[in-house]
This record gives sequence, C-alpha cells and structure tokens, in this order.
Amino acid sequence: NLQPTRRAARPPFQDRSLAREPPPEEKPQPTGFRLPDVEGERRDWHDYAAMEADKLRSGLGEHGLPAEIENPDEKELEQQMYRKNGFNGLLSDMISVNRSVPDVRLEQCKTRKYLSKLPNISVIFIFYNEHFSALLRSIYSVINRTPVELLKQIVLVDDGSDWDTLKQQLDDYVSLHFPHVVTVVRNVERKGLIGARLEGAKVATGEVLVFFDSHIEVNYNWLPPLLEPIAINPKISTCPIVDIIDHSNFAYNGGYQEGSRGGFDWRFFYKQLPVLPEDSVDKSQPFRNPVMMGGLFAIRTDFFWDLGGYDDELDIWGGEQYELSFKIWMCGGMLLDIPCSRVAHIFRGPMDPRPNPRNYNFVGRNHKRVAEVWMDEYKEHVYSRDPQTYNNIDAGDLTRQRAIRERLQCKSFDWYLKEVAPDFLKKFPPVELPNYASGAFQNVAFATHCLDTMNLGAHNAVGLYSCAENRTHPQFNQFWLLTPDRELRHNGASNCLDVQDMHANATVWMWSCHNQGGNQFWYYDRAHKWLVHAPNGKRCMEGIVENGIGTVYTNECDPANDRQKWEIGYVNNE
Ligand code: UD2
Ligand code: MN
Repeated sequence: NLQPTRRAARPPFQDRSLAREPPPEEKPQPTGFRLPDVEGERRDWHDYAAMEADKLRSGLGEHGLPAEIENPDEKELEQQMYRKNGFNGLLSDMISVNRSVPDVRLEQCKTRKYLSKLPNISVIFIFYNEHFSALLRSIYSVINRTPVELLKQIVLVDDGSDWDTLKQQLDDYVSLHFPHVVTVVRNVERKGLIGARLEGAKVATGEVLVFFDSHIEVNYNWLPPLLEPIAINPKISTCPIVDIIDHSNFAYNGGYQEGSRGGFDWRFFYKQLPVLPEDSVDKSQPFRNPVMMGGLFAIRTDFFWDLGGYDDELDIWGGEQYELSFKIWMCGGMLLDIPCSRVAHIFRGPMDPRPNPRNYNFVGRNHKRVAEVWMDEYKEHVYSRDPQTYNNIDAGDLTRQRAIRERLQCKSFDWYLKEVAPDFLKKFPPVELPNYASGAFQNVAFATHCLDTMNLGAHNAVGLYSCAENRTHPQFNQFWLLTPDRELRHNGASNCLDVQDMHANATVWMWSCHNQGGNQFWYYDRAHKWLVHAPNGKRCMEGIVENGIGTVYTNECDPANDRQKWEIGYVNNE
C-alpha cells in the first residue's frame, strides 16, 4: 500500500561536481581520506550571541546536566511514562524545550571555518507515538542552532500515530508557534520508519535532506561541518557523531574520543569497526564509514532520488541503513562521519513492548531484498546462517531495484567489501566458525546439577537443576552454546546469559542476545574449568545448591572454589 516514489516527476540528477571537482577517488589513498582543498570564501558560522545566552541559562537539565524528579508523589506517574516511552517522559516535560547543551566538541572544531556558500536543508523528523515534549525539544534545538539562511524547512512526518492527544497537540502548537518553516505530513496508516522517511522526502524542498529521529538535540554549529563535504562533492552523504541523551536523567553525554565505523555481521547485526588508521590522523576530520547507524544523516535531495530513495518495499524498519549505505558507496558516492557535527539521541531504556505492526517477518523480508539486489554472491553467507527462514521468504518484485543498479552502473559488493571495508572479511569471516563448546554445563561442586533455564525465558535468572542424561545433547532447558562471538547462548533460542553488575553474587540473567559483547561476553578457561564473564574486568560463574534450590551468579575468580568449575558436554578441541 505504499505509493510509488515520485521519482519521475523530479529533474534528472545532475552531477554538479564535475564542473568543479573530480569524482571521489576510486582507490583509497594510502595517506587516508581528505576532502579536496577547494577554493572559496570561508566564514565562521557560529552564533556566538546564542551560545552566550545559553551559558546564562539555569534550571532543570540545563547544560545537559543530569536531572531528576524529586517529588515522591510523582514516582508512579514517572514510572508509567517511562515504561510507555522507554525514557523519562515526565522529566522531559519538566525540562525546557529550549534547554542549553554542553559544547562537547573537540577543541579544533570550535574555531574552524566552513565555506560561506552552503546548500539549504529540509530537516525531516519522522515519528510514531512520540512523547510530545521530546519531539518539541528536537524541533527547537534545530530552530535554535541552525543558521536561518540554511534552514529552508522542517518536515514532521506523523507515521500514523494513534495516541489521541498527540495529533491535536501538534496541530495547535504548529499553527501557533511555527507555521512557516514547519510542514506536517500525516500517514493515514503506519508505514514504518522507511515509509515515513520517504513521505517526508517527497515534500522536501531543500537542496539537502537531513533525516532525524524525533528525540534528538543538535549541538552548537552542527550544520556547517555536516554540509561542507556535500557542497564540495554532491555524492557525499554525511553523518553527525551521535551523542547520548540518558534515558532516565536526560544528561547529555558527549564523551567522544575517537569515532568508529559502522559494519554488520552475516546475520545483519549492526557492528562497529575501528576507524581506518590512515583516516584518523586528525580526529576532528571527516572519516569514511561503510555503514551509517541509520537514523541521523544528510544527503543531497537530488542524489537521494537518483539512488531511488529507499527501496519503497522495505516495510516498517530493518535493513534500510544497509541498503542506502551500499547504494551510496557502490553507485559512485561516499559516506562520511563528521566529528565536528554533534547530535545527541535518546537511546531507549526498558519499555513496555508495543504491538507488532505486521503479522509476518518483515525484517527478514527486508534483509532478503537488500541481499538479493546488492550483495551478489555474498548473499549466500546471509542465507546460510538461517536457511529455514530465508528459504521461506518471498522477497517480492525486485525489478525496479535491479534497474537502479543497472542504470547507475554500480560496482560489485566484492569491490565494496574490499575497498570500503578492507578489515571487514577478517573480522566477520563468511564461513561460520564452529561453536567453542556446547551441551550441558555441569557444576563440579554440585555434580548432579547443571545450568538450567528453569523453564523460563528472557529477563529471568538462570538456575541449577538435575542434569540431563545426555550431556552432549541435553534437553532444551540445559542446552547451551559458547558461540564464536563468545556469547553463552541458549540453544535454539535467542537468549544469552547476561550479567549487569560486577559486585559479589551478581545475578546471571537470560536476556535477548545483542551480539555486541559487553555484558554478554563469556569464555571458557579450560585450565581452571571457569566460565569467565569479561565485560571489562573478569568474574567467574558460580553455582550453589541450597535447600534443593540452585542459584547462579558471578564472583571474583578463585581457583580453590569448585562451585566455579564447570564440565561442559562437548568442547571443540580444534
Ligand atoms: C535506530 C536508528 C533509527 C533506525 C532504527 C532501525 C539511530 C539513532 N536510530 O533506531 O533511525 O535506523 O535503528 O532500523 O540511528 N518510527 C516511525 N514509524 C515506525 C517506527 C518508528 O516513524 O513505525 C520513528 C520513530 O518515532 C523514530 C524513528 O522512526 O523517530 C526511529 O525509531 P526508534 O527511535 O524507535 O528506533 P532506534 O532509535 O532504536
Ligand atoms: Mn531513535
């Protein structure tokens, strides 16, 4: 039910770079990436008056300091709104929508000048059931910190929200406070974030599209550094560095030291890779990024449509950051992260699940579409990770997507992997490595007992229970895998063992596998028979049976403690 994109109605894309600058280099120079030195007047784009005025502000959450609600009577409402949004909505309501932020930029950024002539922008905020004050603060931060002459338009795309007050609140607010810059688009039905961004892009009138989530705050002088590379080369797309707004106290955390590049594994989990050393000589300069994080980026409007926008058959969310990133690189463009451009985003905390918008595996279908069109022979490595799922997915009609690739004479996926992400194949070998160990995990001190789910799922603690007969192929509740990614995964399920604390007797939980290491990073120390949890420091898994009840936690490793020793059903000795 998505409308076809209105590509035909748009003027054909003209590569304005050819007149001024050669296209991006085909091979990365050994000296690393540098934007060409272009002629042209430069100016200091800072709005010092606004920055000074911000310094004088005082109040809750100002300067991005952590805030809290003190009134005990409001705790219950606070919790309720927290669970609804995955962030502290009540606290958000108490913090000014015009609040100041800390200037977290690297020192070199604070004095840098950028081209005087930059393209104007449409900022596109997409939202589905967004907490109103968080949305307003996003809009105000853009209005307050963007040079007026560059801010052509703000597009708000309401993706079929069904919170009843939100629509009225927004209409009233927009007509009263910002009728001129703001355009509101309403999807009658929820299309998901891909469909929402496409609808926003269709009404955008700016030369450059800036896509944002609806719970962000831009920092001082965020725009000129983001636009300059695009002004120099219209086939460059740029991403700001994404700072973190704490979901519980709204602190602005901008502890950026050095960037990281985006990547993915063969299950399409988003992964981080280090910045190529040749690109990180000056940490304040743009560096090449194989895959954008997804939500926050800038791209020329004509280049976006020339690439076909997003594939409009990608449903709801999932895979879109890969599709667009592959296209940008493979079809003659370049994706850069811009350390001097900082935008903070609220990464959600725990929240009540929202109803699933579809009754089929839309993420899997999206991934298959992306793999089919862009990944050539490498798509098989994706499918082989989960053949049952992928064999049963019909990716749908791909002719229009393949035609884009053909028309633009895009390069191969093999080229992309080798030239854009030369470290990728080594980090994520296409042929899956075997598990390090699998089967039942038997405690040495309580030898009749094995690690067990206690017949529970995610967000529950694991326990110890009478061991299965067959230790290499135990029953479901006792079947664990120590995977090549060093997670301790429940076989056939998507839960991994997760420990959130480093203190004594810290609980071992089952949590949805995130594949990012951290609290889910484990290894087996064969010499000691330890299951070591090593997020930063190291702790050992320990089991104890008291009054017939088996509990599992982590403690400081102690070679004399048999409760920390585990016999594993099957250990791969290769
Ligand atoms: C991250 C990205 C997000 C997107 C997503 C997964 C960042 C900071 N965020 O999301 O942009 O790439 O990963 O693909 O990189 N929304 C709709 N319709 C929907 C669902 C969501 O409009 O049906 C909006 C939502 O209000 C928000 C945006 O889409 O503005 C992204 O959703 P999110 O914030 O819930 O997801 P997040 O930040 O985990
Ligand atoms: Mn978000």
